[in-house]
Amino acid sequence: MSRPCFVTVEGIEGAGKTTCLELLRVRIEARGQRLLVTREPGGTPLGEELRNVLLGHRHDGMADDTELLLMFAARAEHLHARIEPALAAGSWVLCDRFTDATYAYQGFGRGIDLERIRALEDWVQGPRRPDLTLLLDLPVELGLERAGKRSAPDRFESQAMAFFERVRRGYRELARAAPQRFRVIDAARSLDQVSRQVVDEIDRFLDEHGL
Ligand code: Z5A
Repeated sequence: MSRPCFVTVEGIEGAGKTTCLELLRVRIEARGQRLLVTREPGGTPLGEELRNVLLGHRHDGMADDTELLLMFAARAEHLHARIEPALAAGSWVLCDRFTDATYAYQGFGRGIDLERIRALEDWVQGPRRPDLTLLLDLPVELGLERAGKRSAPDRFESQAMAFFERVRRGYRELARAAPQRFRVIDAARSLDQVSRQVVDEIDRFLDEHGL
């Protein structure tokens, strides 16, 4: 039996992660794999409280380092309480955002030195890294337009356009640096076209794992 995999989905706001996650869930479970679907920041009771702190407007002026450390505090709890136990029990894990989001938002977006993020990544995660990451890539204006149709903007969604341009550029650089792990999906296309590519990518990955 092949080992369970850790799959993550990334992208700027409004990229279509929600639809993508559901497609992935259906395809992975159809191959008979048990699956934990979760998200960051969040995924545990403590992580969800930290998510409210991070996304809400109660702490609008929080320091960039505070934001970074809270992201990793939520991640440490998530790994300890849910991700590692699930993988150890043979379940796949599908996560809406993970540490690539920290590189993209806190690193490229806020301007925190990437080496500091790498140090925290090593400390909190040990050797754990995703096996597969789907990056939904689309122009910032389109993502914000899609996201904006829903609800009042949270603390991240209230950032200026230039911030999201840096985040998008960051994600693309991360994908270029790790082509064996990333699959980049052009999320500007129709929902049908995007869905087809997502299904193709995960089916190929599952085939490669003999499932
Ligand atoms: N964050 C961070 O800074 N550092 C970290 O380490 C981590 C996170 C882990 C919360 O994430 C915030 O935390 C996030 C980064 C930061 N910043 N923000 N904001 P989140 O994932 O919970 O929040 P989000 O990015 O805002 O999620 P989202 O807006 O829900 O994005 P989405 O899930 O990708 O979008 P969606 O709901 O699937 O799609 C948006 C709309 O577009 C929806 O109406 C769809 O029906 C529509 N859509 C989707 N695809 C299409 C296509 N192809 N055509 C037409 N319409 C479409």
